[in-house]
Amino acid sequence: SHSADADDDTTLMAPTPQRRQNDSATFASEILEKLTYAIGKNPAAARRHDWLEATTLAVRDRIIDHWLESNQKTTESGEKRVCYLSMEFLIGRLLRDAISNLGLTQSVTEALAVYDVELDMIELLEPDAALGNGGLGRLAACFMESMASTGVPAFGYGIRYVHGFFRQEVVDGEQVELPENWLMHGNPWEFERRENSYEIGFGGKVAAIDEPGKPPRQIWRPGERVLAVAYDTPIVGWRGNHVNTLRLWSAQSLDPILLDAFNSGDHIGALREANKAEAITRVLYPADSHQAGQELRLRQEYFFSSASLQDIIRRHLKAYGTLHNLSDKVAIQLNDTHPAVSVAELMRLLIDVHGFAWDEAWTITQATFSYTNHTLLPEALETWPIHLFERLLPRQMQIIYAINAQTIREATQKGLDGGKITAISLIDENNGRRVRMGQLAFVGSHAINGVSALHTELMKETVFHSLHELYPSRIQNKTNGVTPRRWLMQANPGLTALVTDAIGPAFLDNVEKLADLDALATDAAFREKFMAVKLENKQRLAKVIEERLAISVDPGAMFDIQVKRIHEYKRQFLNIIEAIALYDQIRSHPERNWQPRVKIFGGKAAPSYAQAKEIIHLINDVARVVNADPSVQNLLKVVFIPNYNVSLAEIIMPAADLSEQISTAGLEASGTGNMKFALNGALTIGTLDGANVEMLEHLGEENIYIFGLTAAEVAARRREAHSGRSIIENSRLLREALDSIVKGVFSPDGQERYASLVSNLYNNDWWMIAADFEAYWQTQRKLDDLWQDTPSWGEKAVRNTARMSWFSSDRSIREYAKDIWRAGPGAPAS
Ligand code: H2P
Repeated sequence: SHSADADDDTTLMAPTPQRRQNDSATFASEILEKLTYAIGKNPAAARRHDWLEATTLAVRDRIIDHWLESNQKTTESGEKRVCYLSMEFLIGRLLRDAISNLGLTQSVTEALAVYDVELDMIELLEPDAALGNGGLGRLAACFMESMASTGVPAFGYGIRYVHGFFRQEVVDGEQVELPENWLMHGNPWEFERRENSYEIGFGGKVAAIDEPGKPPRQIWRPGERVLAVAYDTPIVGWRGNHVNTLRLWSAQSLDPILLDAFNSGDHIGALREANKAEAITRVLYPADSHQAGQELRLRQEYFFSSASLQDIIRRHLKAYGTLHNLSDKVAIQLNDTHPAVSVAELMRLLIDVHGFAWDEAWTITQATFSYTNHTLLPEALETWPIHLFERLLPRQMQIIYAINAQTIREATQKGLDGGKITAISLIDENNGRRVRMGQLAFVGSHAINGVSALHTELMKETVFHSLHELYPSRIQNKTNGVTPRRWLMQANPGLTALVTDAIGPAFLDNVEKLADLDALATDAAFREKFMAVKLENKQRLAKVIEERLAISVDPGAMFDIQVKRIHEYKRQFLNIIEAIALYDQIRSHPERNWQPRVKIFGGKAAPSYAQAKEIIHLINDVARVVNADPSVQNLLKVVFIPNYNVSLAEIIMPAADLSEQISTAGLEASGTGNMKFALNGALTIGTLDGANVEMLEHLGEENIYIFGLTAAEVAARRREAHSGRSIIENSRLLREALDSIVKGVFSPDGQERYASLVSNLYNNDWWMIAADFEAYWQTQRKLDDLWQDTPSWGEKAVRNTARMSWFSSDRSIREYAKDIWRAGPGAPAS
C-alpha cells in the first residue's frame, strides 16, 4: 500500500514545539538564516523574490509550531473533525493573512527594514492561489479561515490544480484567456506528503464473487489506476489559536514512464500514460454556474472524492480500528454536487472493501455526509450521461441504482405519486438517461443547506420540492458569511485603525462589537474621519486604474462598483445600459445637477459563454467612447479592470461608495461580495435576492437601496412568457440607450456586434432587464441626490459597517458546527 503513516499521526511523536521569540530582532536573524541556507543567497545577491521566500519560510516555521500542537490536541482528545470537500478553494495570497493572524505584522515589517526591504513590496510578488471561479470557491476559503479561527478541527480537501483560474486580458475590448501559472516559482506554503498517496481506479469491470459460506459480493477491477498524492497547506486562525490543514490532491501515474516503449523508440508513447494521469489535476474548469459536462471533469470529481475518503478512512481506522463509529468522529461536508459521487464511493468502500452490510453502510453514510447547494440555475445542476458514468465508474453506478431503488420504494410507501417519483429519481429519464448529482447528494446526506434564507425557501419550492416532501426535516438554511480578518482587517487597515481608535480593539476578537459604531454614525467628526479613510482607499484604487489602464479617475467622484463573474443573471448588462442612458442624459441636459460617477466593472466570463463575453466587450466599447468624450467631462467615467481576482478585490472592496448587487431576483443564491462591500462602508443598490434580503433586515431599509421585481414576480412573469418589447417601447430612456447600442455608437467598427444581445431584450427579456430598468434608473437618481448630502451618505456608510457583523463567516461556521456537524468548541463529546 502507498499509505504509510500520515503527518497528522506522526505529530504525536514530535517534540514539544519550540516557543520562539516573536520580536523583530529574532525575525531578522531567522529571515537571514532562511535566505542563506534555504535559498542559498546573501543579502547583497538577494532579489525581491528571494526576500519573499525567506520571509514566507520564517513565518511558516511559526505556523508549524501551532500546527503540530493543534493536530496533536485533536488526535489526543478524539474530537470530531470536519472534512470540507470542495472542488474549489479560491484562497488568494497567504502571507499577509498568516502574518496578520499571528500578530506579527510589526515584527516582520521591522525585521525586513533591517535589510532595507519593504513588506508591502514583497507581498505583491506572491501569486494568488486561484483554485476557484468565484463565490463558491471563495466561500470555501473564508470557511477554512473561520474554522481555524473558531477552533473547529478541520481538513479542507480539494485539488491541487497546476493551472488555476485563467488570467484575463482585454485586447481590443475583448476578453482573452491566458494560462495561469501560480506554481512557477514553487510554493513555499505546501508540504508534499508522498507517504499519503492512494490509488484511484477508473473503468474496468465489476465481478460477482460467490464464495461458499459467505454472502455474495461485488468486486471492482478498474482498468486504469492513477496515484493521488497529498499536498498540505497549514491554515492559521486568528491569533494562531488553531491551525487546520488544507490537503490538495495531485494526480500522478503509477508508472512514470513505460521503459519498454521508450527503448523500442516510441518516446512519446512511453509518456502517454503519465500525461493522461497528470491531466486530471492540470487545470481548473472555468465553468461556474453552468455545468462542464466533459469526461475529464467527472474524473476530477471522482479522483479527489475517492482520495479524500480513503484518507479519512485510513486515519479513522488507525485511531479506532473500526468504522462503525465513523460519523461520531468525522463530518463530511459536500460543497455543491462536485464531490457528490462520494456518497456512492463511501458505500463502495464500506461494503466492498470493509465488509459492511448495505443497511449499516447506508446509516453511516447518511450520518457522515451533509450537502450545501449553491445554485438553482438548471444549467448549473450537474448530471452525467449514464453510459459515461457506467464506463468510468461501473461499481459506483450499480450502487447508485440500488440507492435509487431504495429511495423510490420509500417514496412509494409514503404515498408519493408518479410525477413526484420522477422528480425524486436519481436517474433523469427525460434527457437521454442521466445521473442527477443533486439528488444523489441529497439522499446520501442527513442535512442539506441553502446559502441564504430566500435561496433555502426556493430550494424547497423548486429543485428539491419532492425530496423535501419525502424528507421534510433535512433542508435547513446557513446564510453565507465572509471572514472579517481578510475582508476588513487586512484589506482595510485604515478603517481598522480608525475603528480601534473609536470603540477599542474588542471587535478584532468578536466582530459583533462593531455594533458599537452605530452610536457614532451621527457624530460629525467621526463621520468625517470615516469618509477620509474611504477617500484614501479610493486614491489607492485610482492609482491602480491609472497604472493598469492609463485612465485617470477622480477619487472625489462616486465609485460605483460591480465586481463578480460575468453572467446574464448577475446583470452587468443592466448596469452598462444604465451607464449609457446616463451618458445620453448628461449630454442632452448639461444644465442638470449631475453627480460625478465612476462606474467600475471587473469579472471573468467563462470562455465558452458567448453572451457574457459580449457584455465584457460592450462595457469596454462604452468605456472607450464615454471616457474620450469631453462633453461629459468628469461627470461619468466607465472602467473595466481586467483580471479580477482576490488580490484586486482586497483593493476594490474598501474603495467602493456604491455596491451593485442587481441580480434577477431568485437567481443569486446568496452573494458574498455584497457582504464585503457593505462591511467596508459601501451602500448597496440591489434587488431582493440572496443575502441582500437579510442585509436589508440587519441594516434597516433606510441604509440599503432596494429596487425591482421580487423573486415571486419574476417567476410569475416567466410563466406568462413575458417579453420586453412593450416596456422598451414605453420607456424613452431605455429605448434610446438600446438604439444607440444597435446603431453602433459604441462599436463604429462593428455595427452588428450587439444586435442579438439587444434583440433578446425585445423578444424575451428572460433576465428581466427591461422589466427592472425604470426602477433601477430611479433608484440610481435617488442615490445621486443622497451623494450631494454628504452627512447623510456618511451616516449610512457608518451604519453599514456597524451592522454587517452578523455576516461574518465565523457566525456561519458556528451554525454549521452546531446544527449540522455537531463538532467544534461546545460540541457534545462523542
Ligand atoms: C455561487 C452563487 C453565489 C453564492 C456563492 C457561495 C455559486 O457563487 O452563485 O450566490 O454566494 O456560490 O455560496 P458565484 O456565483 O459567485 O460563483
